[in-house]
Amino acid sequence: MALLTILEYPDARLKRIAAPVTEFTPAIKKLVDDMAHTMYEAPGIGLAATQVDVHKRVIVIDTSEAKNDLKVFINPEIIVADGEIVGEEGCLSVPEYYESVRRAAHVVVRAHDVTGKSFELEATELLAVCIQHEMDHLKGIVFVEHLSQLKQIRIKNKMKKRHREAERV
Ligand code: GNR
Ligand code: NI
Repeated sequence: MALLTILEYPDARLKRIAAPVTEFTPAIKKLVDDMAHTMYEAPGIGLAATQVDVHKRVIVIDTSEAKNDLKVFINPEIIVADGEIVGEEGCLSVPEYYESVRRAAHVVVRAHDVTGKSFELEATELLAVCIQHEMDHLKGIVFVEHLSQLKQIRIKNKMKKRHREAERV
């Protein structure tokens, strides 16, 4: 399994819109395996293909405590979204930054698994938040874009500093 490189905000490639998967090939299976490995290694509770510069509608999520409940969503669609939840979010593409974001409290998502089989999943709490966060990535949206312009400028400056410092070593 390969460890993939995670793009960091404000990389322009994070703005790309992911295309639907049309064939459930061994290459898609490998992408899912590599994404799961990369997510667990990071560590994170979710990862969208966009973050590893693959612009396909593929998401992996594991919000379990034991990290033994991998969920794979290919071509996900939210078919029900209601209620409101505000929770602190972080993103592997915006390291060391956490901020509250408002999301739907309850979602029903329809997607395909890695074999191409269609399924529906109902989610609340952290899983619902994570699904919405990952589906934003597939649309080219990073969670900080839900925050004020002032916060976005501050985050960009912080990330610039981080990238400058990474260059020096
Ligand atoms: O690891 C992650 N934690 C997290 C916490 C609260 C809300 C969303 C997330 S997703 C994030 C991993 C990531 O960046 N996925 O795109
Ligand atoms: Ni993210």
